[in-house]
Amino acid sequence: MADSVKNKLTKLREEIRQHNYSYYVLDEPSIPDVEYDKLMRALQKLEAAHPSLITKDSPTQRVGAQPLDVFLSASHQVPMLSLGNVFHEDELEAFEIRIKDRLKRDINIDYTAEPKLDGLAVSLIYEDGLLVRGATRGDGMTGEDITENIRTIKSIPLRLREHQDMPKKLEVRGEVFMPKKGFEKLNAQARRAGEKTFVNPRNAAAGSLRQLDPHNTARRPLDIYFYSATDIDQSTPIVTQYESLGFLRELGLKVCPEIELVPGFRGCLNFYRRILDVRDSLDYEIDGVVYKVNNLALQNELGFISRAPRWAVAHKFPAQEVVTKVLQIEFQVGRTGALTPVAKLEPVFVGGVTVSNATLHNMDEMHRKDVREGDEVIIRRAGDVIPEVVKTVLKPGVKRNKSVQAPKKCPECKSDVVQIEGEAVIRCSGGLYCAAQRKGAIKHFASRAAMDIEGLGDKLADQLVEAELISSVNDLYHLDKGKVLALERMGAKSTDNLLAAIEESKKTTFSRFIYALGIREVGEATAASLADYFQDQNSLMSANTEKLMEVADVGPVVAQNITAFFKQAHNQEVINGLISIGVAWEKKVESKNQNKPLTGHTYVLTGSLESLNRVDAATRLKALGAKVTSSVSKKTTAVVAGANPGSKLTKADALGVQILTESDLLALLRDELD
Ligand code: 9MJ
Repeated sequence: MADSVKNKLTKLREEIRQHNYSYYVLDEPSIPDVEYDKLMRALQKLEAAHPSLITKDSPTQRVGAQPLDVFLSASHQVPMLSLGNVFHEDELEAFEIRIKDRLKRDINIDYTAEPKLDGLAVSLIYEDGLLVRGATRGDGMTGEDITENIRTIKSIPLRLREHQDMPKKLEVRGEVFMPKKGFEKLNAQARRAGEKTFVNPRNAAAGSLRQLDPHNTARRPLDIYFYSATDIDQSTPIVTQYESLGFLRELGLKVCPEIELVPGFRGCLNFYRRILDVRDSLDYEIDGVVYKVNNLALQNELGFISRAPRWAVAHKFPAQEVVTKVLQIEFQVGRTGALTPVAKLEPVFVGGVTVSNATLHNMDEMHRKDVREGDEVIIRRAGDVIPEVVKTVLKPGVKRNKSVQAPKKCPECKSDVVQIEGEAVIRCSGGLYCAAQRKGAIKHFASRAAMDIEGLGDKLADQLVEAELISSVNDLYHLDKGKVLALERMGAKSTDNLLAAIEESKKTTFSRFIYALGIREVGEATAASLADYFQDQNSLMSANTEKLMEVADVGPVVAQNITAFFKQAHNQEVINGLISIGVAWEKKVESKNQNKPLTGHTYVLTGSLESLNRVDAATRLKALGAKVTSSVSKKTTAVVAGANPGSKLTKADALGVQILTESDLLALLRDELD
């Protein structure tokens, strides 16, 4: 009897481990999350009935221990290295020349090129395949024993996969990090709870690993990539760094999928440029790339200088965070009248460009960060994201200015500034009387995703409003050629092109038209859903909030924004004006067939899908007759859960509603189309 239970437990654990491996290492989930959860529950149940058979490496035993009083110290038998840095291409060439000089031969050198994760270096020890210790780097010789916290990271196996070359003792090193999405979510939660937020994912990861209570760590979205193993060459036939990474993967340890084997320093530079290009699309922060001589025998020959290897170097990206001074705080008025506090800065070079303005988002954010004129601040500019003030650097003894208060009047049009209760934003109440709002509305209307009027950029929109040639978007279609020609920097050709582009824009789609109107919180996706649901502007304009909420993506707030927008006589005039001047779109042919394959079925989409976006997914489901709604109820046919699903998944689970993965959805769409 006990034997058969034991067998069952072993089999269940093995099955779960196998799924973990597929999910974390291969990045190819082998079963839907609900099925996985069922296996975990089955294991928990069986273990609860037979507590004496619980093993330390069971997938249920990640968060076991009581809080610690202190972390014990953990020494590293092989020191944990630091890396030398290079910033420029010529320094990298010099690095390779030094290597060849040292080796006293001119051979071609291959490197592994690895994204340099901006997290925390850790060392993990496995004995007979079992995780026995996790430690921080510390000073390289001695770190802290964080085994209990390391065990809570789901992508770290508690037991390695069987392997013919499994070393009796294996020490592996890697970088623990917090994925960007997880970081955003954690901070959003903290903000809602009125708690302190983390400055960046690295600090969040560090703070999470430093928790004395592993239950806290378990709640944090931590992940890891491994990048080296010490001394494995002695027990295995591995002779290169690249092979050792493959070996780590075979053992079930996660290795960054971007890592490449590249020839010479030129190969390294190509990799650097490629990674710099995709940097923002990665779900983890990196601050550069690391090149390592691939051949382990050459690594040995090259050795170390103090604690840095001669065979590896970090090629750092331009800093994304720098310190500068706030000269002044100004308020900019946007399309919807929102006043955004903006810090005017002493210009600094950050993230590859010179920055002299950084957003403070809104008054709440500004006060929370307590940013004042004259302060030294950390500025962050990551990729295409607008530069923002991260925090003030407080200097003891330095007298500060008073904080800036919200203006009472709009800096553009002097209308009253209002704040709706419960909202963080303050707004100019001037509406289209305010030139800043008019400019914003026109820029938005003309933008690529809206009416797509080529040649009507920000500068020209400003000029048109300032010269009083247009006050609302309709006026665009009645422009006087002579007056446009008279504007600064406008020649005959550019004027003709502009007027032609404006004329061309009349032929549009319903979805672009809705988006172009600039209704608050109606982005491209919502506009597409609305266009799909309402076949023409009349039915959209007369819909009440309940009707609007039947549309995917439309909740009570957005529904209210829409009805409020259409209630305004001015907006009705604009819309009727646009239509009477000839703005038009092709009407959809209404299908009479009520018996489509998914008629009567209701789906809810949550999380991000990889192969198609949510709007496309909703459109395709609806084309098959399904309804797509935003809230889960007992009547929901199924919830499609992408990556990082929200509370809808939990609700579906609680209600026993079927849950589909992205591949289930694709299969459904495929099957139904067949
Ligand atoms: C990071 N941070 O991603 C190393 N690292 O190798 C990678 N760090 C490293 N390698 C030797 N990919 C010392 C540090």
